[in-house]
Amino acid sequence: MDRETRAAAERHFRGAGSRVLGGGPALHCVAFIPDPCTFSYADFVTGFLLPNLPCVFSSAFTEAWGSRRRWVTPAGKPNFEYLERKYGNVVVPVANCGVQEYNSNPKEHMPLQDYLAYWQDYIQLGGASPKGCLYLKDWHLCRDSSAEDLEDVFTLPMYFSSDWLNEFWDALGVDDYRFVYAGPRGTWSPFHVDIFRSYSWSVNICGRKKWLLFPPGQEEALRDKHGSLPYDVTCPELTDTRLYPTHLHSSPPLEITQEAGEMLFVPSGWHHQVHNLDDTISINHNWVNGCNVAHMWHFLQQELDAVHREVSQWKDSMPDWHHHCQVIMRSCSGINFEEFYHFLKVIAEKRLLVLEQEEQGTLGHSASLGLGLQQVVFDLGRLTEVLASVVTHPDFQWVDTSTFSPQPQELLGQLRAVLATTQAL
Ligand SMILES: O=C(O)CCC(=O)C(=O)O
Ligand SMILES: [Fe+2]
Repeated sequence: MDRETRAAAERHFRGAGSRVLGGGPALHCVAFIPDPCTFSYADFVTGFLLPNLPCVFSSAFTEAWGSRRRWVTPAGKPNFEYLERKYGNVVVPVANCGVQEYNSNPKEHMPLQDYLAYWQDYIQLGGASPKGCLYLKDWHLCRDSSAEDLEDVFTLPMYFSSDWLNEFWDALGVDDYRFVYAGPRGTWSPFHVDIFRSYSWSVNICGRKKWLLFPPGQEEALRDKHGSLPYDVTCPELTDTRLYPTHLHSSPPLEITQEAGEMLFVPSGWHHQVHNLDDTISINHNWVNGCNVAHMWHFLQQELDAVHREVSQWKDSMPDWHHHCQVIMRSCSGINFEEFYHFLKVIAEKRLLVLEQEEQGTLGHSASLGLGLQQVVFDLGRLTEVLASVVTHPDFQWVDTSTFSPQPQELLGQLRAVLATTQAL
């Protein structure tokens, strides 16, 4: 990030105040970025990340990826033989697209070689497999493979390199949000919004996807009479006004056909549904950074409010009611206030360390997190703003912080002090 982009981003958030996601106009087309040579990180930040708009990058951006050569046959089909040889024994999660379980699909686990055998049979049977329509989803290829097996599968595009979510999990060494999706024509992902209101990026290694994207807030008109969101936004029932009373007021989605090799940026809080138009393999990451961390925090507060409403009748009779609400929130949304604080703390401390090393003149390139100093300063500003909101939130006062080190207020004070010294940088 350069100084000018940092200034533009800081201005954007100063103007944002407590503005949250939503209310954007419907878009009719998506921006297409043809040429890596003429599209800078600053262009991405100001054109797409800050305004929270999707864009498609041409296949030229992923031309050098090893997966685009080795995972694909010259005819552009999945290279089943290579994938089986390389990763056949890896156990992968597989969803059954034909079975609805709430607003998702039931998943099972199987060795990749079994899934690939199923897939080839499915093609031969023209889609009429007795096993149904199975979709390999959320395979943690990076987490579950050796460095050697990853070879040069992909290179993280610099546009997506400020990624606190994966940085956090890498620091803890237990998990990540880096996935591979693979499935025959006809496999699909039901209507959803990404975890924690994260961004996602998606590259088709082979095949094509049709995306139906709804700007934040537009999903509200798609709720049924009970307030639930649909499983499939293309199903004919949506036009039944008795079931979906506000559907008439909804805008059509932004429809994008993502070709082989192309890379799609999915902004924060955009609901979407995705259909594989061919036999398709994709690499998809979820990510959060200084530009959408406030969306994540807002989402967490909404989730807690929803839990409060659900269990309000026990508030006066249950001694640990607030604690239980946090436990429920964690099981429903994957994170609670304590873990969110910990996430901010880990990311903040890494940036404080970079600045300290910079001051001492001991900063090596690897230690700068590969982000550059301006990005570090921008991140600290965002962390400070969100942390200030967390530590003053009434429900955070119920969290037992006695074992936290540093204490939340102490960390906030430290961030503010450092930030005051960085403005001239
Ligand atoms: O490709 C798919 O089926 C779903 C991908 C998705 O939802 C995402 O990348 O956010
Ligand atoms: Fe998604």
